[in-house]
Amino acid sequence: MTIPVGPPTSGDRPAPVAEKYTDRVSWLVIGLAIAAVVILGVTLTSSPGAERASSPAAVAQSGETVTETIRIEGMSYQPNRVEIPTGSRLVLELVNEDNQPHDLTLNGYTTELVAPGEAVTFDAGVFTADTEGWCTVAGHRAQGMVFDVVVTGGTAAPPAAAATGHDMHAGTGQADGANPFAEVPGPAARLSAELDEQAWFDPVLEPAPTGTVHELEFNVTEEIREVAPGHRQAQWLFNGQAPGPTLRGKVGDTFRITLRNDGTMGHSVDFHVGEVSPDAPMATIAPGESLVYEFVARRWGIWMYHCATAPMSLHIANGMAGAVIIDPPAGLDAVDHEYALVGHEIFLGPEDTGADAERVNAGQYDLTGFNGFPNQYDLRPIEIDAGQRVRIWVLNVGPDNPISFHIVGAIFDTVFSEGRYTVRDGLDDATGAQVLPLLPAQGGFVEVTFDEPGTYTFVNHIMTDAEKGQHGSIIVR
Ligand SMILES: [Cu+2]
Repeated sequence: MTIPVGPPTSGDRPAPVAEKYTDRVSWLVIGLAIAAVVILGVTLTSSPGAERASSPAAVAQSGETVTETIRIEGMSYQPNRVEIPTGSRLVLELVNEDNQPHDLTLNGYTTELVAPGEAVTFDAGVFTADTEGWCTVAGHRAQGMVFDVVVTGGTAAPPAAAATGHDMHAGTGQADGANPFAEVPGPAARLSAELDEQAWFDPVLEPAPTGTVHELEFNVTEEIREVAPGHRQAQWLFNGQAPGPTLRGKVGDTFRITLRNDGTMGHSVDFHVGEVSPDAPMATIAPGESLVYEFVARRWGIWMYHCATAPMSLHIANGMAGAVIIDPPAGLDAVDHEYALVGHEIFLGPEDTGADAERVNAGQYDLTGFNGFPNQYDLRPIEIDAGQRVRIWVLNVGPDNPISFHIVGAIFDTVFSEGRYTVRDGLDDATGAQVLPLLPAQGGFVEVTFDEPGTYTFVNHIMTDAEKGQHGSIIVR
């Protein structure tokens, strides 16, 4: 294997060199030349390691080069720590034995994204202080994917703040603190806000399309969208929308979904309604790749789907979840309107990177919503006529918190949840239900007839979550 040795000759980041790199010979020549300079004892002041020492001129470089092989397994580097004499140069071979791409940023250098099964070798420069590295793929550092270089001997300086790596998003380490990224709009501000047309999500559920085979494309993109009034941030999307498209069919139908990854990181999809071995169809695919995920819907109800790439909490929080609705063989009872509400938490974050990984990891959400946006059905209510009967399907995609779905002024005469009716119109009309309770990934529907005109509010009856945005209006005329 060819190992280019030596720091970059300019301010550019050094080239991480894949084994497939085609220009090995010239690198070898450059590397040998620089190595010769090191051996001659010339201080390389352009080294980022030297730059970070408190007084670079005072630190004698050992001239030693330490080479280590680091394997990536799951969300960790193995080993995740290396000790080297102060002043020595560290060359790492990074072997990715995980099923999704990873990288390593260390000492100011970042490797290319290493695909599963591939390896890169890179020169991380000279170390004179303890230094933390990490994987820059979204959410991986928050999941513990860090790598420590510990220097021994000499007069190593204490690690500077910049070298610890905690400056990635200033202030985000305090998971219990205020969100540093944005002012969270209060309920009054949300109610007076103009709802961005792009953000509004039609809650009307269309009947299942005819035919028994549903061929669909799911294109994954990463886009900047409005996730709360006045707050735009990156989202990761199935077909450009959050939640993803609501699919509908009936028991016995075949769904053939072509998942294509047009994003910048690994993504995948897991359909809960599919009873299939997860190994191939739920695999994480790299940018530019695609796969076909086929299943036969054998059981009716409302089923979650979501990106299954780690950390799933972050991929779901960034918008990668949705619903599949399967009708029973004999069909459902007649209603005048059907709606679908996908409930979720909202984690604010920087515009360019989206939901903050550390806040997601801590379960610290800022807002909640149905269908992608807080309070959107207060801003633009659902409207029906008095005497009409509605069915509202509700799915909780979380990622973490339960929903207690309730409509102020209504009792549900019919509730279906997770494979059974708990109350049903015509079976015992002397009782009913006040909530549809849903843990994350659970779904169901309620049916209700609104006899009197008025404004009926639907909420997550976990009241602080209603106040964060899981709140909407049905106007009965
Ligand atoms: Cu994803």
